[in-house]
Amino acid sequence: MKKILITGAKGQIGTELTVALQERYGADQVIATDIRELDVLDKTALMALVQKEKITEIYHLAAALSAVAEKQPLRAWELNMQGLLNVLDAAKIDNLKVFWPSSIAVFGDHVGKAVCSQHSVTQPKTVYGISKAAGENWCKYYFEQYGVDVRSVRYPGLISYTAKAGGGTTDYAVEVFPAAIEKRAYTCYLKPHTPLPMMYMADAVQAAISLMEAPADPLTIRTSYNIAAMSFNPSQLEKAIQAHLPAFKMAYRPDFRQVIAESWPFGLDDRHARHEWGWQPGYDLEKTVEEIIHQLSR
Ligand code: AKB
Repeated sequence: MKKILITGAKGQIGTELTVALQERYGADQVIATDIRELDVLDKTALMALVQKEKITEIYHLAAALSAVAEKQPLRAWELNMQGLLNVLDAAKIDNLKVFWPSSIAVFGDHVGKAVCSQHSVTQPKTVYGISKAAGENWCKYYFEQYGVDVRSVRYPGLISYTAKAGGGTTDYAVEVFPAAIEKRAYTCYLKPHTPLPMMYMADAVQAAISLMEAPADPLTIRTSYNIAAMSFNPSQLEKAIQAHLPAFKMAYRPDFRQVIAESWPFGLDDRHARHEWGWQPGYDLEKTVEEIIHQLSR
C-alpha cells in the first residue's frame, strides 16, 4: 500500500499538494513534514522516519527558492543539494519512488526565451538554478545507475492564494492578490514588461500527481519535464486584475530580481510532457485571476 512522505509540506506547493494527496489516497497514507518535524539535512532522521512509517513514496519539496538563495548562496546550495541527495539515497536503499520539483531557473544563456525546448542547454544564472540543474542530473544518475524511480517537472512561477510565496523571483504574482483585495496599492519589483511563464497551483498539483501515477514505460525524460500553462508580464496581470477590481493600481520599483527574471525563458515547449504522460493545464491568466479573486473575496 502507498505511504507518502512530504518534505517542505508547509511551503507554497506543499500546502496544497498535501491536501490533494490526502484526499486522493487517504489522510493516514500521507505524512506531511516541515523543518520542525524533519530536517532533510539529517539523513539519519530521514532514514529512520522512512523505515518506521514504511514509506513508499517521497514528494521532496523542501528547498530555498531563487531570490532567497542569492542572499545565502552556500546555505541554499547545501539545503537544495544535500537535501536531495539524502532523499535519493534513502530511495535507493528503501526502494522508494520520488517526486522532486525542478524549475525554469535551470535555463539561462543560449536558450530560445520565447520557446525553450526540452533539451535546451542549462546554464543557470542563480545558485537556485545551479542547484536545480545539478539536481536534475543527480536524478537521472540515480535512475540509470540504481533504478530509483524519480520523476520531476520544471515548474514555472506558481500562483496560489492559500500559502505565502516562499522567496522566489515570481512571488509578485502571488503577493499582488491580497493587496488588490484589501484595496492596497502594490509595488512590483519587476519592470512592467517582463514576461515570465506562470502556472496556477491547481495545475501544478495535478502535474505532480499525474506524473507520479503515469506508467513508467513511456517516460523518456529522467532529468525533468518542461511544463507550460501561461505567460504574462506584470502589466498584463495588473490589467487582468483591473477587469475585476478597476481601482487597483500597481507601482513598479525593480530590484535585483529583475536580472534573474530576464535570465529565464518566458515560453516552454512542453510536448514531451503532453505526449508521454498527458500533461494538460486547465488555467490561463483570466481563469486564474477570476478564481483567486473569487476565493479571496468570500
Ligand atoms: C522562483 O521564482 O524562484 C520559483 C521558480 C520559478 O522556481 N518560483
